Amino acid sequence: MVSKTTLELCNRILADYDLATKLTAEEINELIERFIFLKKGKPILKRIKSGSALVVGDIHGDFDILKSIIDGFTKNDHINHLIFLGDIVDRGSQSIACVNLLYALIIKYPDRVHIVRGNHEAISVNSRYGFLADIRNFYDPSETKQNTSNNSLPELYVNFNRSFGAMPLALIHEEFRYFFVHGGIPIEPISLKEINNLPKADLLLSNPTIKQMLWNDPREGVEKYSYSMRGDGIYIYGQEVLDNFLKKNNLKMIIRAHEVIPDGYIYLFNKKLLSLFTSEDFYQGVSGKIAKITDKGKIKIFHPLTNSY
Ligand SMILES: [Mn+2]
Repeated sequence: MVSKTTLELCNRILADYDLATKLTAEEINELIERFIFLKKGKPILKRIKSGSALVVGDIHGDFDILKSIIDGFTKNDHINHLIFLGDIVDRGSQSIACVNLLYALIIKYPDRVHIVRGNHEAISVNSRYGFLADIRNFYDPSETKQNTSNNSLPELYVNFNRSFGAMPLALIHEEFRYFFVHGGIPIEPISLKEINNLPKADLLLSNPTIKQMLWNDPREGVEKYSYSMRGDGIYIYGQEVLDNFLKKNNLKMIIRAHEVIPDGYIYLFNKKLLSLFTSEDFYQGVSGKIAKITDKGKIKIFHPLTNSY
């Protein structure tokens, strides 16, 4: 059960999204603890049985885009699920407000709103690309983004990262056999059962398979896999790795995010993979997109600010 005060806070935020920019540390902690409570002990591979869905790529602190998507979702009853592919924080200007609003929505609709963890939902990344600086600034607005001399980690930052560790790693739509993940698939063949047995709350991404699922990128023309410029233990997967994974697990398609795409989306490998990017805040010249999966499993791509929900 959600406590009355937490649910009331969520209702207030969902009635006035901008309230998510003005919460106290105490209120934010309330959302964080409720989110962790909801996700604790739940499978790292989340399953939804059926229904239509909106799918959202990287948000990266783009509060305006996030608000328009949530508006589209809550005002269109025919959409059953809303799926976020991770990377909510960093880069853009309003990371904290984005997580606050998203957590309020997930607490309100835990069976309809889903998030899989992105590589920016990890301390190794979000300590460097904006989120930690945003939180220092939340506590003390005189702190600048350049000031990194303070070594102690603020309480809210630690708590947010605990909640990121509670997120599932991947999601599967059982009827349509679509697989949702932030980066992609590991280069070694892996079953859904093995994914489900991966350790949750791996805050430092010490598990190599988890790291790959958050970080790997697909590339046509690569047969099996190649090494990635992104860093050690990260790979680029090609046709064969993709086909093996889909076949082994009786899946039709992978829907992932993680790469900046000027048009906001791209299909690869004969439409066996869809890559989405949604944020526009930090990225000049990018037209962010989201995908709508109809109740028949058809996919439509559109800009979040258009009326195509
Ligand atoms: Mn990413």
